[in-house]
Amino acid sequence: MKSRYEHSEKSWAEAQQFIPGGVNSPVRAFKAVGGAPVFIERAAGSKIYDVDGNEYIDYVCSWGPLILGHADKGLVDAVSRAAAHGTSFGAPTQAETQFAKRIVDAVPCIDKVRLVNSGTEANMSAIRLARAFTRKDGIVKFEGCYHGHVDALLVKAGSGGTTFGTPTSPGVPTGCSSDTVVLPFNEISEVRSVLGKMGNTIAAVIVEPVPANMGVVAPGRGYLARLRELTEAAGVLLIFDEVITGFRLGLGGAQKFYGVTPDMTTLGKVIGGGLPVGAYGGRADIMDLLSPTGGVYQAGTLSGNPIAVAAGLATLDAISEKGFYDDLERKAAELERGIKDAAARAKVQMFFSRVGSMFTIFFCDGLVRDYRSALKANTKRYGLFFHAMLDRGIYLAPSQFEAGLVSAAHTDEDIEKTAAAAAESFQAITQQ
Ligand code: KE4
Repeated sequence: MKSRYEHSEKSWAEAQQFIPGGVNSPVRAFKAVGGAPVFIERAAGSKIYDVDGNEYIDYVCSWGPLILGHADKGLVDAVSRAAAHGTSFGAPTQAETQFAKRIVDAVPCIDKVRLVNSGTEANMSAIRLARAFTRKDGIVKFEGCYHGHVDALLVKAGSGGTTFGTPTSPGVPTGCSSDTVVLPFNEISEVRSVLGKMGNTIAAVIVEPVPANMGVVAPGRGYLARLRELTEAAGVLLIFDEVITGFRLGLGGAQKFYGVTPDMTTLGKVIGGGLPVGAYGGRADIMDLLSPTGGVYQAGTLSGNPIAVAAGLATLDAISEKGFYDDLERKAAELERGIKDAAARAKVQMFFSRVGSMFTIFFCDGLVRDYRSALKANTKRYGLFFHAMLDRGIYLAPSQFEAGLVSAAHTDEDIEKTAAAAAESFQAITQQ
């Protein structure tokens, strides 16, 4: 019998001849869940369609950017209009100023913002700027938080009592990781201790205010506020990596959602609406250190290009509509209820972790509050569930340690279908 994924399997075999792992970003290769990745041909609204003609309700949403859903008409029209007037000038445009103003108006900590082309670039640049502003080199990050493939942040906790981290990837020189301290998330005593001992060498603490790269993990009550207090007292900058949470948890992102204002914020994904956009911003006294006003160098050929900015402005227009986030919350809450009911009926132990329209289905008993508890999740069972849902036309994140995302394009019918597929899938995996 022909596989329902026959053309994807053939496409993957061919892709692997020319592209490492057949993909342009590792998580797409389905290594964490097994099987061949599905190759997508087109998408519209909440649906994606693979090269075998299978339709899926998409909860990956390109890993965050597609908060409007796929091929949003307003966005496509804006991008088409912009493209007709030229794809890139390498010169300033009024649209970039407009876009910057919208970001400044929305994000509490941002007085000035610089556009780049990815979240990685945003975080790499923010770290450099923080080091220049404080004249200190140390960086604190958290286990399970991912900030893009920045050498200084591809670091895991050092073994035993060693304070400084060690690279998580070959090719990262120890010189790049030797200034990075990696702490457990949601343990404020660890931050207090490190900043007490080494605050005079630490430039910044960088954190995903709602980590999504160990799966979605909510910050403990008051944790972010304590982080703000401790960094302020120690003369250490606080950087919120809001590449995922920015404009997802609301127009002001996690910092508005939780009422905690960092010194700098990095953005990406949603603000590009699916086009390559990253951004970093913060207090004017920090941002003005950037070239050409200051000496901190950062540059980019396509930074702020008119097509990406047009997509960003169209996205900001749509998400600024009254009731946008209320509707997103309503649908995400309904999805949570349906999945939880299905798991309970199938007597499957899982923890549905959700903040706003970001969620992760952890196959574990008990809560997930940090990386160590996330690692206790049954990844094999997640893989079985993933494929059971895929076979039923539901496209979840192909890894236990990623976020699922609800978009404005998801309908109540999509949510009902997803809960029904989950009920069958939970039953199916209990037989495996
Ligand atoms: P990019 O360089 O991929 O645009 O952004 C890096 C980044 C920075 N900060 C956070 C919080 C992020 O989640 C990311 C990238 N997210 C991953 C998925 N969790 C992107 C998907 C991928 O790597 O293919």
